[in-house]
Parts: sequence; structure tokens; C-alpha cells
Amino acid sequence: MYIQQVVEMFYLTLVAIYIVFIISFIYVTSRGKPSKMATDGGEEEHRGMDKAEKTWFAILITIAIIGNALLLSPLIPSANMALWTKAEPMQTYTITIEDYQFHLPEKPMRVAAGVPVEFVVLSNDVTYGFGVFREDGSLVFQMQVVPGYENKIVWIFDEPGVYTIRSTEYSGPEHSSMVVYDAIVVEEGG
Ligand SMILES: [Cu+2]
Repeated sequence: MYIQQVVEMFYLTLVAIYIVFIISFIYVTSRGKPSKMATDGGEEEHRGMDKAEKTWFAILITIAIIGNALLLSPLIPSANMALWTKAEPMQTYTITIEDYQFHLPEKPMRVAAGVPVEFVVLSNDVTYGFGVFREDGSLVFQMQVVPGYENKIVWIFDEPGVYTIRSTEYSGPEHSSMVVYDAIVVEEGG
């Protein structure tokens, strides 16, 4: 479990509790209650919030807005990382593709979970795809690799494991052979 997930879970729990609280407040205050001005019959009910309840309701909504603004604030590290700033890569790997072959700087490329890593992928001939897959074959991410450009992606792996690289764009007759098993090893990290 990484710190960002802990902070997010804490935030979502707070939001859930608050929503339940506001719904209860609305429910309780909207039930009919005997009017204070009830005349001799005493059967008159008045529905909805009275003035003090409306004030409390406005305070609740204000707290929700301010609390939300604070929790998504860039002052909080996880919000900062998730919403406000680009992750600064701690590591960069430059991969070249030529003649339907991936040329990795080292095999496997070792990265730590939870740490931003940058992949720069260059093509010396045609357009390829750079796709990273989990052991079960599901896709983590992919990008197009266009010749003449520095194709870059910054990724934070959240699960340790061994990952496979495949070309995800049809590039020619040898496209289907473009696979590197065990290309990336993600280790338990901070
Ligand atoms: Cu291909």
C-alpha cells in the first residue's frame, strides 16, 4: 500500500461520511413537525427547514466546499502529484526500434513501484507502437512511436511484477514478432 492510496482512501472515507451526514440532516429536517404556532387544534404541521436549520445547512455546505478545496490542494503531496504537477521522472530509459527490433538499454529494465519513470522511444525507420503489458496479457499503457520524434511517456507503475513490451501498431509483415518478454521488472518500492 502506497502513501497516495492511503491518502485517497482517507479522503474518500471522509467524503462518504459527510454525504451520509448531509443526507441524514436533510431527512430529519424535512420531516413534518408540529408547528410552534399551532393553534388550539394543534394538528397543523409545518414542513421543511426553519430558519436555524437553514443556517446550519448553509454551514454544512460551506464546510463541504472548503474541505474539498483543501483536500485537493497542491499543499497535500498526493493531490499535488495526482492533479497539479507533472511527475518528475526519477529514471529515464531510451529505447530504439529499428527493423522490427526493440533495442533496450538493458534487459530487464528495473524500476521501482510508485516512482515516476520515463520511457523515450525512438524509431529509425517506420511507425511502431510501444505497449507495456502485464503477465496476464492486459495492457498497462501504450504510445505511438513516430520516426523523427522523441516519443516520451512518464509512468508510475503501481504493482511490482514482470512486464512485456510489444509493438501495438501494425508496422509491417514482421509486426507480430515484435515482443520482448520480461523486458521490465518492477520492484517493491516507496
Ligand atoms: Cu508493429
